[in-house]
Amino acid sequence: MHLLLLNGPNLNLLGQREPGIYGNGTLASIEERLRQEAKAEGAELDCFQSNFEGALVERIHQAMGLSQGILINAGAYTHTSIALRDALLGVAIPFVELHLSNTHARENFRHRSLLADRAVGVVSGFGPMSYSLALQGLLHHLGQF
Ligand code: CA2
Repeated sequence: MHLLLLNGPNLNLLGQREPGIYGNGTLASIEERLRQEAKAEGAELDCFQSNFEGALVERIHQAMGLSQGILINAGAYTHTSIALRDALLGVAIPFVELHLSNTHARENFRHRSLLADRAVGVVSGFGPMSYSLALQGLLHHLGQF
């Protein structure tokens, strides 16, 4: 079982700014913990973060024929990117959308997702634990949990 974790723009700043909204943990610490959680369930997890939409699109393309599932925190691209939506639908790999914050408790423009209606599920608002919950949901969907 091979899975891919994607993080979008500005998530590389985790642990450095806005701890009130996004917590104290760094992205590296979240990725490491999730790799271990995936491994404990018999899955290998690759992690990729980019601030560039096209780089995320290309990483999704590369997952074709390799990854059975994708976890994605697309950051602000969640609310704007038809390109990411098309890429995810194009490779037809099941994906879970996740967010650290509860996007529905924030500004109106964060309430819309261009990914959610095609996701296996959405996890939002649990801080770093959103990643673990999303992993569990994805593994369950794939029959591995
Ligand atoms: O809550 C989430 O996970 C978001 O995907 C985070 C995005 C935001 O645009 C989405 O609406 C919700 C923003 C990520 C910014 O990350 C930062 C982390 C630390 C300091 C500053 C920004």
